[in-house]
Amino acid sequence: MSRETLLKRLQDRSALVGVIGLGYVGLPLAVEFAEAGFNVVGVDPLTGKVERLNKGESYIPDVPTERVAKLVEAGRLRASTSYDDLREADAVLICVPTPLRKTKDPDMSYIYQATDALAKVVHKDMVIVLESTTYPGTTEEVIVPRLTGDNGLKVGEDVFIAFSPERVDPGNKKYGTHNTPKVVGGVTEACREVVVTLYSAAIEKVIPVSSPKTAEMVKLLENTFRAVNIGLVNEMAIMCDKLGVNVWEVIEAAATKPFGFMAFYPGPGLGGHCIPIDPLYLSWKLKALNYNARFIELASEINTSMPYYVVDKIADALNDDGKAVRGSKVAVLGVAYKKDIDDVRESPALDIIHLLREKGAEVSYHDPFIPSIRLDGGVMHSVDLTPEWLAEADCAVLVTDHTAFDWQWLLDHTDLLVDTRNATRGYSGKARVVGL
Ligand code: SAJ
Repeated sequence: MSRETLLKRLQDRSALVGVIGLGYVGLPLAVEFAEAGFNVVGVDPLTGKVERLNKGESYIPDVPTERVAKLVEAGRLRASTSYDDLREADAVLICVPTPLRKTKDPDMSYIYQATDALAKVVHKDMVIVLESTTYPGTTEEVIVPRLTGDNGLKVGEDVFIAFSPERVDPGNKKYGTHNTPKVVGGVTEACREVVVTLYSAAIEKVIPVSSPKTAEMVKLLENTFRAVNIGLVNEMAIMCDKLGVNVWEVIEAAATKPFGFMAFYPGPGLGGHCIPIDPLYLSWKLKALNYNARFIELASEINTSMPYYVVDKIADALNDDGKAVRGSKVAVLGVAYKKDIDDVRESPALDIIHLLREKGAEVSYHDPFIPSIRLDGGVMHSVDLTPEWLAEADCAVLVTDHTAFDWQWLLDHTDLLVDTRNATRGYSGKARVVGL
């Protein structure tokens, strides 16, 4: 086959598209390409996901099962645990996790494992795109050598390699994979042409940039922008508290400025597997270049201090009722890392519960999306949201402002509520409400 043939197969959608990693990024992407008319094979090491997908079931809330079922039935979409199923693939999209190690430096193990397995089936006229958020330089320093090092394949002639950052916002009803502009950076001009053709077949708007490193940096700017602004507004909350000013009113009024301002909101801390983590990939890379990314470090410091700040608020509120934290019953409302989703990764609620227990409080939680959590070597189960459960609590804490919560009902059924999201603004009931 030649590059021209590959381009033709991408244009007429006769190409076979492979997706490695069928999580909150990979599954929506696989569905998007299948709905665009391609045959898609997803590869994931977790047999549970593979079995459910092959039964036509979705396990990602943002992807309705009906969409998956239709594609599986039509033979457009299938999943496997074996990389052998990628032997015939013309395009492969790598969507594996890029977490941090305990030492807060990048854990590249998933990228290494996926790339080394792919290297065993890579062939001439294949296009490979890394979508996982990573430090600038990964595509050219890690992916290219591992895919072309000892098989004589040349990037830009035999294989076409690029970086294209995922931009999934879990729970976002307005923007999904199809209508979120896709930034792409090819290793060579020929790679760029192939990868633009690939994504243009399934995604509304494709934005080519000059290199993979540029595309890697675009993603890190996007998420560092959020982490730093959330850190700023969390510090604003601390300063307003000391000044006796309502930070939420300040932000609401500042947001009336029709230009040059973008509202962010304080909270119990920074959760999710992206915003707290991605900027540290950038600061880690710069440390190797003897540069200290001060905004990133400071934002991370402030954001990770918020769970401690919330626990201090709870302790002070109990103290005002003449109670110690030790022996008090605390009811936590919401543990997901943000509202209306079922993900607890890096959720500040886990830190808040851990810290309260360390101080001797008896903690239980209710979250309509999270039936159970693993914490401190044990398992906690979500309790039913009943008047009795709230009445028993010495303090209730709102950590995740799920839309399903009835704020008036909550205020009428508890005596003390620490509201870390300003969700009960405009409501009043018997509860004494303490904000951030
Ligand atoms: N948060 C605040 N204050 C804010 C906004 C968010 O405390 O003003 C907290 C949230 O509660 C959450 C964390 O920050 O714990 C992250 O929230 P997020 O809204 O950034 O949501 P993520 O991490 O699920 O998704 C983000 C995407 N979200 C948005 O752009 C709104 C986007 O930044 C990335 O596409 C995505 O991460 C990713 O995968 O990188």
